[in-house]
Amino acid sequence: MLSILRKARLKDKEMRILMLGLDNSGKTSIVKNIMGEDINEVSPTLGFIIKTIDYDG
Ligand SMILES: Nc1nc2c(ncn2[C@@H]2O[C@H](COP(=O)(O)OP(=O)(O)OP(=O)(O)O)[C@@H](O)[C@H]2O)c(=O)[nH]1
Ligand SMILES: [Mg+2]
Repeated sequence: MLSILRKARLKDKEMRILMLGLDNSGKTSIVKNIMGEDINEVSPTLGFIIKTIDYDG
């Protein structure tokens, strides 16, 4: 019971963000920057990227 409640609370804080934009407009650069990755070597994305970001716990 407790674990169900805990999971429900966790879900409340979960968000799904869909990021769209024109080709070569800098979407991957923004995501990589947020993830703290090196943005000096981005290549065109084939298909799509799914990332999980932990923010403030
Ligand atoms: N001058 C400038 N160049 C940028 C900026 N953001 C990204 N770029 C450059 O624009 C190019 C494309 O960036 P990406 O992050 O690959 O763009 P994208 O939208 O993910 O591209 P696709 O995955 O091909 O759709 C790269 O060469 C980046 O270095 C910016 O704010 N200013
Ligand atoms: Mg991309």
